[in-house]
Amino acid sequence: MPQYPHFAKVFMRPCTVILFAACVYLGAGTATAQASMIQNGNFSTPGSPPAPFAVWTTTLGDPPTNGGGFAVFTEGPNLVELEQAFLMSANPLTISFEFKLSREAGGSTGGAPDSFQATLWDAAINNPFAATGSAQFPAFFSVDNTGQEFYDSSLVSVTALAGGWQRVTLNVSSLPSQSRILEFDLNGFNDGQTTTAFLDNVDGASSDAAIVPEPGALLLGLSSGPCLLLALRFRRRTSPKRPLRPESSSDLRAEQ
Ligand SMILES: [Ca+2]
Repeated sequence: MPQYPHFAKVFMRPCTVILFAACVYLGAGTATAQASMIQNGNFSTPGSPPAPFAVWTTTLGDPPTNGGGFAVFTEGPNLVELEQAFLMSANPLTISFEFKLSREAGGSTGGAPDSFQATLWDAAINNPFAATGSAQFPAFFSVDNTGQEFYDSSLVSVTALAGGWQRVTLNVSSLPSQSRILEFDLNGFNDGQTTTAFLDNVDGASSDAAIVPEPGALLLGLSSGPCLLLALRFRRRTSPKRPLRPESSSDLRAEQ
């Protein structure tokens, strides 16, 4: 419409907003359909006090606190514990999480180093999967605040992330569909250090193929590619210096 240059601009702006919103809606709908075996794994939904997070519970010791989209385990007089009961999918792949440890000098000395541990129990809490040692050491991953890590490298991999964070991935593809409990603990000891552990992005991936978008999402899906391209093209023209990456909890946690 070359004879109405202003019309195109005025028309495109609300159109872009609508199209972009449609893309966001579609993406959100798809993400919901592809829900992880673990719920609220990014700790975005607060719980009802004293529980810091929805879905997650604490059955031993003290709960962690909400750092603003991630869990903060601060060493205190008691164990700091967080767990979630969930149903292992029929086609499970991995359980993964991201963590970071920090420590400050202080407190009594003479004990073992503080440690942060992740354990995958069966529903009866008597059969840990991929335990790193004896029944007294049931975690599939344990890290001391000295940096020493304990895990079975045939089932667990550890990847360094930005800002001192690490991602731990446990292969659970051999497990049947059954109720399980994923537990995280900060164990504090008199080691002359006060330790804090940060936890985020707990995920349970599966290869379940039966992910069918809802009819409304399917209709939107037919136009998702073109509308995203339109939205991004227009956005680049109007906001060339604005980053495309949305803010996330990783921006907050990077400050830790
Ligand atoms: Ca300590």
